[in-house]
Amino acid sequence: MLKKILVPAVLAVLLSACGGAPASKTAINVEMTDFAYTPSSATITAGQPVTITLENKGLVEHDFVVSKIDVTDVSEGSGGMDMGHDMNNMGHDMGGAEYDLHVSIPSGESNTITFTSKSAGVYQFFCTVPGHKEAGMIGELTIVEEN
Ligand SMILES: [Cu+2]
Repeated sequence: MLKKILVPAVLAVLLSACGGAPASKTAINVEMTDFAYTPSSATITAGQPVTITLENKGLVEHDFVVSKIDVTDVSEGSGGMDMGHDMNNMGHDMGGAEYDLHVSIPSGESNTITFTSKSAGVYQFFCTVPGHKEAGMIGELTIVEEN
């Protein structure tokens, strides 16, 4: 009984990931490696809180940044590290203030960033560690209007 329900659901997820219009999500998992984001594109909806979970499977620290984006209610997860928010910002490149979205993840760690986009648009996200963006750590965040 359970299998009969689960199989079509799994198929639907696989199919929607493979083509057609990208499904808008409120929870996104992004894997970071040296030097790429997987997936490198995501579609979300304006006006809905979205949580992006970033898992760094690379050997070096990576971050996730959107320079300019109209967002509200931004919060960063604790990331499982015994480290306060202030220290987190100080320890990095002091660039927290110049980016609207910013979360950095040490190698082997994961963390989340939650935010609500105020309007539709297409934004680039990238890694600010020197050389990484050039090496391909770049992706696209598409925000669609609320239905
Ligand atoms: Cu990086």
